[in-house]
Amino acid sequence: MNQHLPSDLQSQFVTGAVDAKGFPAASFPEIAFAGRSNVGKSSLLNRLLNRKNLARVSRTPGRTREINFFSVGEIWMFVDLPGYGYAKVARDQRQIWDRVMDNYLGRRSGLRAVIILLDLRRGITDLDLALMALLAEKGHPWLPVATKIDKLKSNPRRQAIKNLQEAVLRVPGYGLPPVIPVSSHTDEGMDLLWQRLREILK
Ligand SMILES: Nc1nc2c(ncn2[C@@H]2O[C@H](COP(=O)(O)OP(=O)(O)O)[C@@H](O)[C@H]2O)c(=O)[nH]1
Ligand SMILES: [Mg+2]
Repeated sequence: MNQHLPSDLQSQFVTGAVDAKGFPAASFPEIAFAGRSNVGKSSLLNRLLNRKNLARVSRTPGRTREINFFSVGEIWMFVDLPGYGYAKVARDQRQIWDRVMDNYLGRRSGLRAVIILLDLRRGITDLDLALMALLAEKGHPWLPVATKIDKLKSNPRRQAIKNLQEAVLRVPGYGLPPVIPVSSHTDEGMDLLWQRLREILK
C-alpha cells in the first residue's frame, strides 16, 4: 500500500494526444514526466498514483509516442511525455518527439515543471542534455529524479548519486533542488518526491 497519496485523491487517464488539437484544457497546475525509453517512467507514475497499470509499463521500449494526460484528484494534471532515445527507431522517433514536444512545451499555461527521469546507472546522456536545453530555452523549470536505485548496493549507490548530482550541477542554467533518488520497486524516495511535487503544485 502506498501512503504517499491521500486515499481521497483519485487519478484517472484523461486522454492521449500528439498535437495541441488533442490536448485537454490547461486548467490545472500540471507536472510533466520525461526521460529515455525504459528509464522507468510508467512504473514511477503508477507508484506515485498508486495504480497498478495506469501508465502502461511497457516491455517494448519506444512504443509510446503520445502525450498521455492524467487527472490527479481533479486538481492537478500529470503528463506522461513520450520516451526518447530508443536506438532502433532513433531517427523516426526523434522527429516525432521533436514535433510532439514542440507542440506541448509551447502551449501549456499550467505547466509548473518537468520531471526528468535519469537511470542512476546511466547518468545524464546527450538526449537528456538536449531536453534540458530545450526546457531552458522555453523557460520551463525541471527537476532531476534518479530511477531504479534498488539496482545498486548502498556504497555504489551513494557514489552514483553523488556523481549524478555533480553532473546535474554542471548543466547550464540549472538552479533547482537536488536530485531525488527513487525506486518504484521498493518505494524508496517516493515520500520525498511527493513532497517536492506538492511544493511545485502549490
Ligand atoms: N529494478 C527496478 N526496475 C525498474 C524500476 N522502474 C522500472 N523498472 C523496470 O524497467 C523497465 C522499464 O520500465 P517502464 O516503467 O516501462 O519504463 P518507461 O519506458 O520509462 O515507461 C521495466 O522492466 C520495469 O519493471 C525500479 O525502480 N527498479
Ligand atoms: Mg512507459
